[in-house]
Amino acid sequence: MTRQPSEDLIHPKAEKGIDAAKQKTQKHTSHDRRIMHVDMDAFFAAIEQRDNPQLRGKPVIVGGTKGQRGVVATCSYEARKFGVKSGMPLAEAERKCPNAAFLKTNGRKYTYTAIKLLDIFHRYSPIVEPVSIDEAYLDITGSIRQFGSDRKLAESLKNEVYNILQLTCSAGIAHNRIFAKLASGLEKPDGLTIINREEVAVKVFPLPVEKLWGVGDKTAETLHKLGITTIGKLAKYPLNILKNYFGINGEQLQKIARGEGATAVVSIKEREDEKSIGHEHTFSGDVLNINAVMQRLLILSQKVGRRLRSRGFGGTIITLKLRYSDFETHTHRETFPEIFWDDREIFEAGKVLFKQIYQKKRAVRLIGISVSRLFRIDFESEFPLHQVDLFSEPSRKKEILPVMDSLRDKYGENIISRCAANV
Ligand code: DCP
Ligand code: CA
Repeated sequence: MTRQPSEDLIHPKAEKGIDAAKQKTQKHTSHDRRIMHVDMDAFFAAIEQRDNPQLRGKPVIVGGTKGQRGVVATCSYEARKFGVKSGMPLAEAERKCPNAAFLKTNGRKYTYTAIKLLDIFHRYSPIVEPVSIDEAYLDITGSIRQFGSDRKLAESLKNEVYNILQLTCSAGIAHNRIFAKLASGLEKPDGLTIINREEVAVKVFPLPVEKLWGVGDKTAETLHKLGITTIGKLAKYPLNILKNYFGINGEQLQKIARGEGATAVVSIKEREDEKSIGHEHTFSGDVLNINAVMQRLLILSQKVGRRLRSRGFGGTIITLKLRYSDFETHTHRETFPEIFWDDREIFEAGKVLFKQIYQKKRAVRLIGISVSRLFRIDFESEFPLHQVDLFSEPSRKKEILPVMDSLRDKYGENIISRCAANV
């Protein structure tokens, strides 16, 4: 698609950013709220095509090289024409599209881009809620006036993303999150779909029910058996029958179809929980054997990880507490660009911190580890390995460590190189 030269594309108001305080003082009822959902197109593959012009316009499959075991993380739209999709075994992708370029994932590069992206989003609203590495909700209610209309705001954002990152994204705008997300997927790639409240009957209700967030194959199958093929049918279906089939989820399912189940967009700052999750252990005697201390640290890290995950949190600060036999106590903390919830990662980071402060040959009395600056993590939707079916599948933990940065560090570019693996 053709785009204007970059100087023109940064909206003058966007350049200054939106004054968070001003936005907060504007009162908006949930009735007139405008929510935008932005989702990058073929994110990892598009980045690879951007960085290697020879790959542009060609099928690109990211996830591993030819012959490697593993699954497709994503693929370019050119590869999708051959039936390749995320989560598919690489071997199958190779059969379907033998001429594609097969590339390993490059997490650091994608994270760097994701951080830049969130920086751009914050020019358009102070209320930005990232939900995965390439997706975020923005509450643009208070910003629209400065751009003239929601469409102009979205066009400005899309142009800015393209000019700064040379990537396209798809945006959807509606009065709630569910329809905003639905809208962003309707005209992918490089789409922009706006759904106004009065257009729901025309633009949303005729759509297939499986387009709704959270409705996966199994739920759709049951809905189809009931003759519910469209979102509109689900929105109007007798609730008692839905409850018979889906239990308490029946009501939630219908609410989603009506766009009622959606909650407000929660900005990163609000989501933060200053509390920390941690565990410590006092040894019964003083310990000089560092392996024993490390073993205990691993157990503590596992406990912390488990608690984080069960509460749906991840955190970016790791704090290690160390007390020597003479009760001299040290705490050492570090902010990382990753969000930690994985036991092993917590342990590895803790071990590094321990090594940085431990004075050799001193006996240890207590060891503790905690994770703070907590973020609520959507364990289901971030890096899903397959379409998540909220209403019929049991909760599944993430299997891939996504690298989402904490924005509060002001997106410092070099913080990426400080990630745990490199310390
Ligand atoms: N991802 C992954 N494994 C999956 C799904 C996704 O590693 N099973 C990664 C690669 C994707 C990125 O997350 O590029 C974003 O996921 P999306 O589901 O948003 O997919 P894309 O952005 O690649 O494509 P689309 O244009 O359909 O949004
Ligand atoms: Ca995407």
